Amino acid sequence: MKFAVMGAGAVGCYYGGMLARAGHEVVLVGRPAHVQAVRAQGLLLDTRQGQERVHLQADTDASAVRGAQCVLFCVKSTDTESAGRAMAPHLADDAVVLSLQNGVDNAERLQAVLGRTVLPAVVYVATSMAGPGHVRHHGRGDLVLPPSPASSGLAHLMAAAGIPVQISDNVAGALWAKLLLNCVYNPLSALTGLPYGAIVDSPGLDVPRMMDDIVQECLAVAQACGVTLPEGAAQAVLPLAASMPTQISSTAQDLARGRPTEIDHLNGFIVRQGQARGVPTPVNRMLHTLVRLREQYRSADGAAPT
Ligand code: KPL
Repeated sequence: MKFAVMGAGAVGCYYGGMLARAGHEVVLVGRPAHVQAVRAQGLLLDTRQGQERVHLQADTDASAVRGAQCVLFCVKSTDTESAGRAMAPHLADDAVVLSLQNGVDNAERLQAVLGRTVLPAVVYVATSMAGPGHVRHHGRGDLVLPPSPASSGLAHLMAAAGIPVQISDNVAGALWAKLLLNCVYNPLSALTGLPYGAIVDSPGLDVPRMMDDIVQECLAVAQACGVTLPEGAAQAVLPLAASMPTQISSTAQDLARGRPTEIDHLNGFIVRQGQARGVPTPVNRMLHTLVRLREQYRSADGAAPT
């Protein structure tokens, strides 16, 4: 099958690499340094099982999505509209578009730009870019998809490529369950610079209680929004750290690179929704504001704080 990955960051490279490794035709659309490295040496896929060089196509131009039967849309939530507009004229009429993004409203926002169905995928993967053309996998890699005519075929094909896929008829709830994790781990890892294992395993500190304060606010907002989370969503927050102990959140990775973070779409989203519905969210508000402060700080040479 021919896949295009729009937004070849850590998540896009991981899934693109896994599919190419299984024999599918894959083109990555990403930044110039990265594209150059992938064209020259292939993508270095670094997993716990070892390192592998995967050969696939790479391009900086969104027109490279042309001819793809399935597009994995992996750009940051801040870039959904602009990246959607860039690829829209090149999409095949029958291409299946999946949004593999954090946040709960990206598929809807992309759908509005493209004027066609976009399937929201819930992504559970710990990855980072170790350098241009080099993606590191720290744990998991499973997806949740909504039922659709394309979903079961894709789920089989992905499972054969080492990507476990669950099909859920409550994908909206599943996106919110993922949002709980993001609202907890993304700012805490970004503000402390710590991986998840070290955050949770902090003797003498009641980190689980602080995490629960964040979660309870998110649950109150979800309820006010009329969303039903899957059973056990809140209980799944603490154990995530054990499944990816060495992972630094994507927000921490963005801050370290001096890039805009997705925090407005994570804790910031909870704060806005809470405000609109009269639900207080003081803990999420503080985390959102602290990350925004870190994001806004740039030293004289433009570098991000260390
Ligand atoms: O989605 C993530 C992120 O960092 O943005 C998690 C699942 C928390 C993994 O790091």
